[in-house]
Amino acid sequence: MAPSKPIVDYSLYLVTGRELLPAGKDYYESLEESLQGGVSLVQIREKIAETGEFLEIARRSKEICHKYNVPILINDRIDIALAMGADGVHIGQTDMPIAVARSLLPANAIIGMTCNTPEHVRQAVKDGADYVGVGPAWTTQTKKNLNAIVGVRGLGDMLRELDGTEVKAVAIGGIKSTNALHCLHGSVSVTGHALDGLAIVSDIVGSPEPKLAAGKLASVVRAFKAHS
Ligand code: TZP
Ligand code: MG
Repeated sequence: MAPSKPIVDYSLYLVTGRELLPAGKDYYESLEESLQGGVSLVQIREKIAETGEFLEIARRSKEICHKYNVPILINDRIDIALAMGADGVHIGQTDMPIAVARSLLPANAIIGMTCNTPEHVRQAVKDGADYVGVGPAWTTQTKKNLNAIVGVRGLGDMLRELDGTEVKAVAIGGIKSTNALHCLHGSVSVTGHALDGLAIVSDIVGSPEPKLAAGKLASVVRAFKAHS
């Protein structure tokens, strides 16, 4: 029998970005502090390192995440995910198709896909994604070649496609503790389908106190979930 999927809490999804660390802040220390603050899922998004260094970063990051029982996903690189035994991968619209990734990875791997339109979401559902990352909610300096900003209305339009499915959704792009509640409330108000969590880079990685930053975001998501 195939191993069952791990239970994933999508509430506070940290996407790493080493280039955004404050001067002098150690990447692993920042990761561990963010987990202590309440990060519930981690994606290693590595845009600087070559393959060997990426693998080493992913391995060490996995040890830290698993110490806190938090799953670790790898952005784009199925080979790295396989080599270090990640819990899954996150795939962009122009990366490897979900079906191919699924055929290469263990049966219980978590696979997520970036979506910018309702059509993207519909296709990701058909292709068997476990979750979709919907956005960009707002503008951000973190990602180069950012797609068109969708706002809370656009997030809601994408969430509608998940009605009647088990596929989870996180929003991404410009989300901070100051607009997190607006993101959660605004998007659910469009069609009544709520986000499962928020994906964050700079508001956590860019903070000199990632435990505090993650804690603020986690409490917003918790409060939203408690009242919906
Ligand atoms: N995909 C869409 S926006 C984005 C990614 C990876 C970056 C989000 O970063 P931030 O700093 O949380 O706005
Ligand atoms: Mg990609």
